[in-house]
Amino acid sequence: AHPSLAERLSGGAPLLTAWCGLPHPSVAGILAREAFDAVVLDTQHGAIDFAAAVQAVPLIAAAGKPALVRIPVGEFASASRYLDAGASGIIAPMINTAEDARRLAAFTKFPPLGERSWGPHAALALTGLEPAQYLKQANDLTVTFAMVETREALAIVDDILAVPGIDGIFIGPSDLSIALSGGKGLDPAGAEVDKALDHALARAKAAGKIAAVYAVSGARAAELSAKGFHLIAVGSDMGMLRAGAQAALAAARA
Ligand code: 3PY
Ligand code: MG
Repeated sequence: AHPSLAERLSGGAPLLTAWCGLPHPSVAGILAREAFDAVVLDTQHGAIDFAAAVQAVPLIAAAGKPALVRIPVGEFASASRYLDAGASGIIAPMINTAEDARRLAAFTKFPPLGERSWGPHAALALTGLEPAQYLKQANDLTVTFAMVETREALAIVDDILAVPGIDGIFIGPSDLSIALSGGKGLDPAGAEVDKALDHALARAKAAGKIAAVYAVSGARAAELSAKGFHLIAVGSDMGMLRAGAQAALAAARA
């Protein structure tokens, strides 16, 4: 079997992930074969759904990479289903209270840590583990991220990080910029967000947990990597498709 997401995260170098919202599973498969360390399937804002994710996860695995799924706001039960389908990580948006974080952990971790229900149909095949081994190892193999992207979340980031079963935080800089500006602007790489990122990163490191973040571009990903984030999502499938199209047309018309 390939190294798990948890093992890759403990490797020292920051992981760079693709970010997919386009609904066809082959998009995730194509990006997985590029030099990304993992692929995120975004079911919060993307058009990708459970049926597509069930097909995308094995395509990503065939390229030797782990898949992460971002669930829709508050749909914690879907996190268990994506883990059953073989996702290695869950990213839950808008975790604003310690209670949100506890509910998230409950649906992503087996007892005694949480209350995840048994049924890892594709996860067994993809990990190559026997059921009893999977039960024993799943809580350590799968990574649960609580998204910090509001003022409320930022204010209690230590409490979120302290919840057992929450393996790390994932900063959403766009929503955070909207929140910090009181709805006035979208500035995901601005000075105010940068200060919040530094703070959240330091708190995650102090708690011995993982700090992840979304980068709007490759150049921004390099800055966030230099800050010391452990996992950085680089752009999106749609953004890369448009950028590639624009670059090709610009070259063709030069
Ligand atoms: C945000 O920036 O708000 C995100 O959720 C990442 O796309
Ligand atoms: Mg967001």
